[in-house]
Amino acid sequence: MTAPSPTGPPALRRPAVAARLGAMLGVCIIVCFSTGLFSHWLQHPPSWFVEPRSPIWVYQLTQGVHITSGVAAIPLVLLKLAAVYPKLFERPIIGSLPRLLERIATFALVASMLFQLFTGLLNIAQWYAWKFFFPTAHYATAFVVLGAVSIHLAIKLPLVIAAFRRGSMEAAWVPGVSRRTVLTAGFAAAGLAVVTVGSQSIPGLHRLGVLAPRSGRGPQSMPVNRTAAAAGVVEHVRSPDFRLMLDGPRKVELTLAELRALPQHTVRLPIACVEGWTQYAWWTGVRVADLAALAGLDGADLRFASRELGLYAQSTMASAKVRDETSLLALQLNGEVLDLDHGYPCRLIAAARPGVHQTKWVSRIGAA
Ligand SMILES: Nc1nc2c(c(=O)[nH]1)N[C@H]1C(S)=C(S)[C@@H](COP(=O)(O)O)O[C@H]1N2
Ligand SMILES: [Mo]
Repeated sequence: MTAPSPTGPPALRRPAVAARLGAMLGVCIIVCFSTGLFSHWLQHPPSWFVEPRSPIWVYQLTQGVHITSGVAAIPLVLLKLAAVYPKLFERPIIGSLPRLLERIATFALVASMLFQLFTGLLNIAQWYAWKFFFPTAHYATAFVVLGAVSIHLAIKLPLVIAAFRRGSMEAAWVPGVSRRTVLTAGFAAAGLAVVTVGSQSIPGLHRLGVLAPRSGRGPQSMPVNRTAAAAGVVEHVRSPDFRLMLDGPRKVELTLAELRALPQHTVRLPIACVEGWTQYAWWTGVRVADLAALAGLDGADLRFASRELGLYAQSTMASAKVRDETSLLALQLNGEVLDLDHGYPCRLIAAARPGVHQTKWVSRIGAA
């Protein structure tokens, strides 16, 4: 008996492999797109969007899954490109009209996918190596990916079905690494990404998040992205002249002592960052609803302004969430006075919102 002689392309280049990698990738894309869309609405609520008040971990879930599925897609895209790249350079470059359209769609697909995944990855690593505003570009490009994937799938569907059918009957033995090895490698790489990045979203598993950029370390065991020094607020917030301005039909200025003298409440709420990490803590402070009532702003949507002028220096809160008894202007974190880097003297904390809305160093509250 002689071994069967190697025929045809190696496993990596076979349609059966490309189709299966594509299917895994498709699942990642659908999950990543839908969770990203929901996260985006939570961060930039359209007029028709009713912000959910529960569960408190809604953004932890959508953003954690969004980032994890995006990172998992990276090794799959790279493998898929390795599987099909000779096709990208096939001649003729243009050929017939359907072929030209197919190539344009493929180009749009590859370019938009790579753009999404790599700018997303750099963004969670906080390496902003570009001039454009990331959320807008990322949101718009997501629809390009969706369109390009749909066209790609519509064109390739007969091929994909045939590849799945034929693939399962194909001889197990092909030259080079086997189909199973290629697919297992893709699956393992994606799985590794899920564990080492996704665990940052799940308190208790943070230590597994070795590839996640934020480890949960920082003063009062909470991560810090933007320090008080970076925001340039240290002197002002430490000054005895600090006042919280309530700017409504009644203008009220509160000193820190006066804020501390108001009824204090304690809640356990997470900060869930757009980068994917989530950390829970006990927060103690004054109910936002009580402050709104002091200024005669009951029933209004509110705007919270920080002392600083950066990108996340202010946020708004819909009136329903203002009424929520767990929405606080926090003065304490886990039973200690807020660290300067966590927003001393007072920072916003409320349920089911993205971390970027939990404004630190709040110095003015008014109508939105
Ligand atoms: N004033 C101000 N508040 C802010 C921010 C900021 O840059 N400035 N960052 C926000 C972001 S992105 C998150 S996730 C939370 C927690 O950020 P931290 O880790 O820097 O405390 O605070 C939010 N509040
Ligand atoms: Mo964040």
